[in-house]
Order: sequence, then C-alpha cells, then structure tokens
Amino acid sequence: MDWFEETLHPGFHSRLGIDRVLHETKTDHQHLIIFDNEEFGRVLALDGVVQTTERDEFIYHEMLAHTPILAHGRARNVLIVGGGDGGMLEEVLKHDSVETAVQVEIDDTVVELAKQHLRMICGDAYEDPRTELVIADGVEYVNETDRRFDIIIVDSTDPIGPGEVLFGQRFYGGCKQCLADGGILVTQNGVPFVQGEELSNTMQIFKGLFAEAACYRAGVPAYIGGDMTFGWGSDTPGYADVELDTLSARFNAAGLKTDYYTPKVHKGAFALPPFIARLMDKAPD
Ligand code: AG3
Repeated sequence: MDWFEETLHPGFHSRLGIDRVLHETKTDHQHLIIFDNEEFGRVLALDGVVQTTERDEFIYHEMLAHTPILAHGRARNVLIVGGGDGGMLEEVLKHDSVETAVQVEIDDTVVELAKQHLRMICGDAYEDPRTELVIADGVEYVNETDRRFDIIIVDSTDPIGPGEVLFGQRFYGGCKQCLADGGILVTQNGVPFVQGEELSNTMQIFKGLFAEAACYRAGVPAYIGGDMTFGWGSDTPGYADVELDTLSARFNAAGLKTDYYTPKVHKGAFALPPFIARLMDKAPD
C-alpha cells in the first residue's frame, strides 16, 4: 500500500494508508491531495497536512460553527475565512437564522475539487442561496470590506504556507474591524501539545484587541497530538460563559442534529487543563 505521511511536526510524523487517490495536483497556492483511507474515509490534505476527513470532520466543524453561533444567539451574518472544503459552510447554514454566509477562500481549486470529491463533507452548501463565495486573500478582505459580521470563523490551515498570514496582527485587527457590535471571532489554533506557540501567539494578539479573549477545545482524531484549541475573541464579555439553560433553549429552537456538539459539551470545552491555560498566558518567544 502507498502511504501519505504528514510532516507537520519536526519529530513526530503520522501515516495514513492510501486506498485510492481521487485527485492530486499543485494548485496556484499549494499541493493538494484527496484520497480514501480505511479509517478516516475520504481525506483532504494540503501541503502535506491533513485538513479534513469524512469520518471526523463533524467534530471540528460543529465546534467551530455552533459554539459561537449559539453563544451569540441572534447571528444573521457569518464570515468564514478559508474552509474551501465547504464543511464549515455546511454547518453554519444549518442555522435557519443565518441570512448570509460569506466564504473568503484564497484557492478556488480547493472549492472546485470539494464540489467534485467531498460532497459527503460540503453537501450542497455552495449551491445554497445564502452563500456568497469570494475568491480572495482573507487578510485583504477583512481590511477592506465595509460588510459587518456577527460571527467570523477562521477555518485556516496551519501557520505555514498560504495560511501563515491568518495568524498575524494585521489579519486579526481586520477581523475585529468587520465584526458587528456584539460579534464573536473564532479561530483554529492547532494542537497545543505539539503547537503551543500557535495558541500563545494568537492569544497575545487577542488580549490586546478584545475585551474577552478565551479559548476552548475538542479532540479531533485526524489532528494528531491531543486536543485542538480554538481561539475566541469578543468585545462583549460573557459570551464565553453563557448559561447552560440559555444554550439549551437556543440549541433546541435551532433544531440541530449533531454528533459532537451539545450545550454541555460547549460549556465543558471552555474548561482548560493548566498546561493549556499557561500557554494562553505565555508571552511569545
Ligand atoms: N483546517 C485546520 C487544519 C489543521 C490541521 N492542523 C493540525 N493537524 N495540527 C481544517 C479545514 C477544515 N475545513
């Protein structure tokens, strides 16, 4: 069997068996491969790093979509930066209360191939009338747009290659600027056991930008090395600690069917083990 080897961490590689390659190409921005694996089903990897898999995508996408939307309680306009596979878009659109979902993705090839090969992940999200797909650089978009969003979800790759700029001050500052009053920004911040700096750096920037900077976590099997952390920034304090009863009422009203997210999981996700809490407070090297 051929093997796909992920080389994200210097001393820790993982391998996934390749049953079948659906597509492999060098796009204008990155190397892309879509293949089938016995354990994870269909897999998308960019520049040698697993981005999403058929079997476990629900964990990551549910936690990055439903957690901020239900904490907010009246989100109508949502911006997704990155997320070309469409899994996040699909999850966001499950909320009937969402009127527009703008997706800004730099690499149109990822979107085109997702429509061809990753329908089990993106469904019909790209055909939904509420979807606006913008092929552009996310950093420029958030710094230039006049639009305002209740929720911004940064569904980026890791801070290497085209995704690197999505972890910097200019990008996060632009996000803050296009958040509506009472808006919430969430970000993917890597697996802190092996990528602690990613979280520390983002949290330092969030603390300077937002009244409330927090993070929450979920274990996503395809992102090896333990729990993944998600960053949380808002100028409305208290969103990171909404009462369970309120979340449950909103969850039931939204009529969501989920496989990972529940209001209790939402609450528990903000409980941080000390090693992660310390990374949140650590000044960058
Ligand atoms: N983007 C996040 C991938 C992070 C992988 N990182 C890692 N293994 N540490 C996923 C895009 C899904 N829509």
